[in-house]
Amino acid sequence: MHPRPSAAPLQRAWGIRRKAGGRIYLIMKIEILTLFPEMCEAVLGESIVGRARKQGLVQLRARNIRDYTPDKHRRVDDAPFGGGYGMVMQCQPIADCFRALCEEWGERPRLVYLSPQGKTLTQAKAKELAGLPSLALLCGHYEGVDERVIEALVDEEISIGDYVLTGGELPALVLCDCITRLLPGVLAADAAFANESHYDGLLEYPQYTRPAVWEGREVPEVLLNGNHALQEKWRREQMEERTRRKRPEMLS
Ligand code: 9WO
Repeated sequence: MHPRPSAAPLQRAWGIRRKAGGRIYLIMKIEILTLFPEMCEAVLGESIVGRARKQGLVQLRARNIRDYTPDKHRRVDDAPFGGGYGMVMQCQPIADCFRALCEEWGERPRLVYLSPQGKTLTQAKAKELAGLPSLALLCGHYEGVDERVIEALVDEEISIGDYVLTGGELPALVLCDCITRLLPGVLAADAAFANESHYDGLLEYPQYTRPAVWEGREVPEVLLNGNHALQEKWRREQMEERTRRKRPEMLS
């Protein structure tokens, strides 16, 4: 056995995070398998997701499927059998990309394929996925992915809505965003509370900030006179009224 040069590589491989006080945390790992890793990196580096990543609360990465083709022209696609328009992503680069990830992590993450044929993403599904130790997100491109690699490796297909895009990257990033904000420590404690069941299944109440009057429009009086109990009651009523008016199907 070779001695490890430092603790860092093992911590990264297993997503273990040590905090002051000697407590050990397991952090969730999410890897996007894509032909456009830079597109993913650009989004994952910003805002709350970027902050969570820098704080080590989640490990988010993009892996280039093209790095796993043996083809000297770096091709990852070919014409569809049976003819027709466009190109289909081949099995081998995708399978080798996923297997390399499994080997590096020493575990097999659940593999999700972002596709209009999947079940539509819900908050409940995001919560389920946020409870997993690791996740791999496969992004198709061109006219799709060879069906056999989906049969062989994909555990679940998820859609973010009934429309067609040019690739699975934006849906994968939507899923990363939705999961990351549910992970412990990512949001302030009070915002995390709003994720809990008490608020589930209702729309948000309306929010206001200074100034109290803007172009003649006033902030509701109840929010300006600091009776906290009354404000809570008003907000709850707003949530119910709005849900009934804007999204009645959410109540049934
Ligand atoms: C394009 C096309 C063109 C000619 C004949 C057949 C064809 N199929 C497709 C196609 O479905 N392209 C997909 C583009 C391949 C997989 C990635 N793409 C994708 C994912 N578009 N939209 C999504 C998606 C994923 C999750 N939620 C919503 C949309």
